[in-house]
Amino acid sequence: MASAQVQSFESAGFEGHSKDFIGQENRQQREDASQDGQNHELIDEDLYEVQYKHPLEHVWTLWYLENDRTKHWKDMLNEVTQIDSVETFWRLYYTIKTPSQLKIGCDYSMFKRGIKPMWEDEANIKGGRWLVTVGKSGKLDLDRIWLDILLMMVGQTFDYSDEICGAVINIRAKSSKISVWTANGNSELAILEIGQKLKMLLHFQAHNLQYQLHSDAMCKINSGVKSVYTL
Ligand code: MGP
Repeated sequence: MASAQVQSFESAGFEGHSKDFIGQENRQQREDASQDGQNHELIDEDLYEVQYKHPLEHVWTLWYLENDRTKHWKDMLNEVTQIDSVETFWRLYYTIKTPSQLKIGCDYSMFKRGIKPMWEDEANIKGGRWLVTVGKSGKLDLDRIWLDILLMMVGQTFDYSDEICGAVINIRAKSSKISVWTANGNSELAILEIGQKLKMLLHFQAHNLQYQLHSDAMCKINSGVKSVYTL
């Protein structure tokens, strides 16, 4: 069971970065609470953290990427906070914007603690991703699919949950993308079990699921990345 000391959302090192992913209502409530000088929320939280937390099997990190053409891709990536319990998961979920509320060009990623959401991380480098693309007409599906995938990951739904590194949602003008990243591109059994479960539990009959290797994505030039498996 996870026992990590998790940073609070406010102290997650996000000072100086855009906080555009925080929902407006939540931001106002937080500002009001800190202005009245009596932080009731914090007092209750201390008690709650000690007595009622339900730890997750793994600690997860939420990352946020905001598109900025003046920056290199890696510099656009920001670590937001860590999630180690059912309670911190839902608290975060209701604090931040849903994917469909984000600006075009933004990404959320949620990865096991210690794994960066990039091809080059040693946990990802030999792996790949199950990818589903969601066109404009499916915009409302985005939030549901993203939440369901997060719940499947933190709930250890897969027989091969150890193979899961994390998930990414890319909000794009034409088609947005949601992907589940796995550790080994040659673990056929694990890849297919994860893909089939995604397809079945997320009711993806209308969507094609494609498995792509990160090594192919890294050396993509203009053409698309080939699919190793399709479901
Ligand atoms: P993207 O954000 O995954 O998809 O990659 P998008 O914006 O739909 O573009 P497309 O290329 O799929 O059509 C956009 C670009 O970000 C990539 O071409 C890379 O330049 C960079 N990039 C994305 N990822 C996931 C990585 C990564 O893991 N490592 C590095 N170095 N660059 C990446």
